Amino acid sequence: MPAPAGRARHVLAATAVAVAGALAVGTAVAAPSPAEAGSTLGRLAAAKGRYFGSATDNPTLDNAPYTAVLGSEFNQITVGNTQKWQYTEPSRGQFDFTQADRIVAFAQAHDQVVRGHTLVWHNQLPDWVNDVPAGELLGVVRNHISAVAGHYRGQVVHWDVVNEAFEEDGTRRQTVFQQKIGDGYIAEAFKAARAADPHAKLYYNDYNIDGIGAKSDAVYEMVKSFKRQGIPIDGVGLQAHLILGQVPSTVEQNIRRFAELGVDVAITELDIRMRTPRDAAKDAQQAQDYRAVVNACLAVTRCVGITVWDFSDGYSWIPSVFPGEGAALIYDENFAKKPAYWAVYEALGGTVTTDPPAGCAATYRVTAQWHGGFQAEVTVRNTGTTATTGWTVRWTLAQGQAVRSLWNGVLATNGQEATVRNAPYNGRLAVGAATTFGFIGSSTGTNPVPAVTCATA
Ligand code: 9MR
Repeated sequence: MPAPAGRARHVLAATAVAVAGALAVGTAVAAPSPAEAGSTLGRLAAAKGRYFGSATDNPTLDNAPYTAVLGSEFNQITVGNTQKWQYTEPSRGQFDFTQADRIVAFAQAHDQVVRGHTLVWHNQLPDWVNDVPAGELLGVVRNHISAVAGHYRGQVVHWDVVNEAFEEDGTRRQTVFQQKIGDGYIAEAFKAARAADPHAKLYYNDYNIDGIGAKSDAVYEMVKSFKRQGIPIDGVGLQAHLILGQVPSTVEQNIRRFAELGVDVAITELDIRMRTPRDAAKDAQQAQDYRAVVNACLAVTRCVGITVWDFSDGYSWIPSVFPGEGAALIYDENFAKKPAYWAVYEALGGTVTTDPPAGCAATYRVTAQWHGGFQAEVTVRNTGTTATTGWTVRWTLAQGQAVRSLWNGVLATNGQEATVRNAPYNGRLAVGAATTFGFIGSSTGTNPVPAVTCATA
C-alpha cells in the first residue's frame, strides 16, 4: 500500500528572486497536509449532538495500537459479530455472552455508547434454528430476543432488531423466519425487543437502502405501516456499504423522508470500497464521498450518528468478500489517518490546519564568473519543524550552462535538469540550520540565475 499522499512532504512550486547582484532565492512550498488534530471524530460529532463510532470485533481487542485508536477516537461502538445469534445462542436455549460482553465493557470503559447488532438475521445463524418446526419458531425468536436484549438491558442505546429482511426489488427475503412465521415476524421481533429493553431505540437495518429505490421504498412502507399500527420501531439503519464515486445522490432526501415518518436514522456500517491499490486520486474521491455521507446525515436532525464498519483497512470485511477491492475505511492498515478521515473531521466541524512549510529552502549564488565559466554556491536551509534526514535541490540548466565539478553534494543531470542530493555527511539539518554545496560551471550565454527548488527526503 502506498503511503497516503496527503502527508508526503513535497514541493509544489518554487520561485527564484534575483536580489543584490547574482543572488537568487528558491522558496520551497510544502504541500498542504493536515496537522495532527486537536479533537477527535467522537468529540466533534458530540458537539453536533451526534455520535461517530466504529464497529469492532473481538480478535482486534488484543492489538494495542488498534485499541488505542478505538478507545480514543470514537464515542460509539457497534459489536461487529459477537452479538449475533451464532455466538449468543449457539444451541437452543444455551446463551453465551462472554465475547460480546468484552466489547461492551471496552466501550463502557471508554465512555462509548453501544449499538447492539443484531437480534434477527438470516446470516451467522446456527443451523439448529433452520431446523426448528414452523409452529415453534416465533417462540424461539421471542425467547432469543428476550434473553439477548434482556442481558444487555440498559447497556445498548440502539438495537438492530431485524437485519436485511428485504431483497433488492423490495420483496421480502425468503429467510427461515419469513417462510416459517410469515410477514408478521418483523413486527413480532420489535415487540419482543421493546419488552426486553424498553429504553433501547429499536432499529430496522439494511444495505442498499441508503438512497431512494425499490428496496428503501419497501422499508419506508413498512416503517409507515408500523407507525400506523403502533409497532414499536424507533429508527432505520442505513448500512452504507458504498462504492467509490457512487454515493447515491438521494441519501439526504432518503434520510429526510424516514425522519418525517417519525423515526431516527443512523448510518450504521459505513465503508467506501475501491479497486486496490489505493492512489492519490482514489483517496481524494473517497474523501469526497465520505464527506458527502457525513453532510447528508448532518443535514437532518434525526440522523443521530454514523458508524464505520471498523476503522482500519487492515480489519475490513471487504477484501475477503470482494476480491481486488478494499481500502474502504478512514485509517490505513498501519492506523495512519487517510484523506477520508480528514474529510470526515472537517465535515463534522473540525478545523484541518496545514503543517508549517515543511522541509527546506535553497539559495543559489554566483560567487565568481569569468569568460565561459563561473563558480556558484547553493545554501540549503531547514525551514521545517523537524530535523531533515536528507534534501534534494533541483534547477534547470539554461543557455549552455553545465556543471563541471561539484562538492558537498551528489550531482545527477538528466538533459537540462540538475539534481543535487545531500552528501552522506550533510543531509541532517537541525531546524533552522543550513549547509552549502558549491560547483564550477561553464556557460555559453548570459549565465542566468535559475529558479531552484528544495525538498526534504
Ligand atoms: O463484518 C462482519 C464479518 O466479519 C462477518 O464475516 C460477516 C458475516 O456475514 O458479517 C459482517 O458484518 C455484516 C453485518 O453484520 C451486516 N451487514 C453487512 C456486514 C458486512 O458483511
